[in-house]
Amino acid sequence: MSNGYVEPRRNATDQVTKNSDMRITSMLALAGMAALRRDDSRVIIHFDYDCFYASVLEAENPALKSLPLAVQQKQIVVTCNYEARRRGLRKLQLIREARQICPDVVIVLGEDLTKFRNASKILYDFLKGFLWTQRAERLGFDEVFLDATDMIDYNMALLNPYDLAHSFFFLDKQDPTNGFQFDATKFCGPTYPESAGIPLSDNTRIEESQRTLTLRLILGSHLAHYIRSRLDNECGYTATVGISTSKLLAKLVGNTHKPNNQTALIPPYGLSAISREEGNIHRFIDDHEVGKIPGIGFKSAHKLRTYILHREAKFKPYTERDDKDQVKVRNVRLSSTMGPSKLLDILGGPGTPRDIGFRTWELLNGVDNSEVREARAVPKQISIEDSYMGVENFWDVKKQLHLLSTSLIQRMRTDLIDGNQGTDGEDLRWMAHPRTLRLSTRRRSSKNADGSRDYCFTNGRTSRSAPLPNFIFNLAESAEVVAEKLVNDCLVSMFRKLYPDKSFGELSLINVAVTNMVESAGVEKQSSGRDIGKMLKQQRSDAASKSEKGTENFHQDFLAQDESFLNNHSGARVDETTWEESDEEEVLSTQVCDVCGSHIPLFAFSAHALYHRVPD
Ligand code: DGT
Ligand code: MG
Repeated sequence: MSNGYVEPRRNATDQVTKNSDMRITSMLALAGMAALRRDDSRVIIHFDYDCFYASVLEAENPALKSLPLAVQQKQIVVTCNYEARRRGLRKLQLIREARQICPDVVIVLGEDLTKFRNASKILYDFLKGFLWTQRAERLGFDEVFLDATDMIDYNMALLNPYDLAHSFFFLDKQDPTNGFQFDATKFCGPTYPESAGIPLSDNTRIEESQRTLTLRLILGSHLAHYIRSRLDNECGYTATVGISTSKLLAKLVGNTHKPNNQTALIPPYGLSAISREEGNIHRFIDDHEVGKIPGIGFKSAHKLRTYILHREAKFKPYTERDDKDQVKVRNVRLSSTMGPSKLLDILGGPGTPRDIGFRTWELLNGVDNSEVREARAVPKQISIEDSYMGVENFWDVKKQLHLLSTSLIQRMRTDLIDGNQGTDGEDLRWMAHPRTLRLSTRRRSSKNADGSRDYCFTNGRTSRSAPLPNFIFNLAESAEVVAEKLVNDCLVSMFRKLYPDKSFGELSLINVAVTNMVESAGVEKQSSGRDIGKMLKQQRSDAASKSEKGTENFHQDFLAQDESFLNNHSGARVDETTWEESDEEEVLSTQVCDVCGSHIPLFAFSAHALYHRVPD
């Protein structure tokens, strides 16, 4: 067939799928090391959109593309486009510093996450649309894992081993014309390590399982490239992409070539039963600073550094760690007697998972068998919060509760309602009904004698839950009106129960959430039920109408917004990006530093607190 169709299952690649030797079990020879089992049978593609928030704003207003653009939350540049990066700006820089480095930087407020959340959903649905299964997992707003294993299995079986250079990738089992031509003798895009060519035919250099794995990853790299091109052409977004056999490796290897590029981690992966050679996985992962490994949290990385360096590592917020304070994976992995039980000694303690030693040992060895979790139609909970320098009186609390509740209800309407709003507002239905309302607050630590305040390393929140009243689902009223009723009927009394003696001191955080989600009957678990084509069209037409506005005007708009920000900072919510968190609750609060007054993302707060403690 002209489209490259070949008869299924010819010889040389027959043994390609799910060979038992693809599930590699290796007994590590070194003392104290437990058996690590790595599943190499999957092909996982990780997408990380480039400068995501900035790209969303550029899609809205293409005139911004050629300008240095920074997105502001609180006093921080949460991201900036690559033009700004070229001029020396970077993520998580203070706004003040960014303005000094690049005075003509265009700064746009990114406090309201609605447009980022919406774009994230559209793009996620777009990417998921390529899969045959629902194995697409969103991490935060701008990362997506696709498990393309079954597509690769199918296409491996259809390869013509005598003419790999003229292969055809089938995107649809039912439609043999839907797909693309590709050269299966080489990877598409860069690889780690860089490769001059793949010795697919050289049996002496590469054992069979690794040879098969190579071919599977080659197919994965072509599929990734194809999806990236469509994402760019049809949605206007570029992404940095990694291809490997696990979420961990795909995510990490993608970072090797940024932006708008892709990288495949190529075999030999090592640790196979036959080969004793150190594979590319160790070679790759060993060079990473421990804190860069997804799954090794901030506290664990700090403990590992302390253990290896025999002293507390120093921190500088918002900058790369000094070389002398860096601890690489290899330093930990190869340190004497290191293994799961040693790691449990170092990292374990109250509140840590019981398997933290083994899990960390796996990660340090590049092993991650966690599944790409299937998409869920609705989130587990929705939560909105803001942080403050100190809310001291009840009327301010009530005002904040109203603002937060309004955002919460708007968000519920976006995320939990299915269908298209007709002119008469019919045709809408709730896909899920949360049953519980939760109010959480955090108090500022009290002042020491010298006026300073101690940083509290614990979460420090107190919460109260109550049944969610039914009127919250009333769509006939505006979000503001429903919010007001929610505050008066529920939240005020919940707040009073949290602080019965009326003395709450100064609050540094208020969070309002709906939890205990019950999906409505008939909601298709796997489907978002949204019309992607329509949403993209809408987004593009919004962009087209906005792009008619001149850049200069936009600059002024941003400055105006900037000023209004100084007087009003509601709606501060940021998505969590740690490995364990998923898209359920896109909340990463900031906390006000008691020493310098800056709003610092929580993940960076302990580093920031230490920074103040370190003498100049
Ligand atoms: P990239 O991937 O280096 O091209 O740049 P981004 O902007 O896509 O950065 P990424 O992938 O780390 O994060 C995606 C978005 O999430 C980013 O556009 C802004 C937001 N974000 C990331 N990290 C933080 C953070 O630490 N704090 C806050 N507030 N927002 C963040
Ligand atoms: Mg990104």
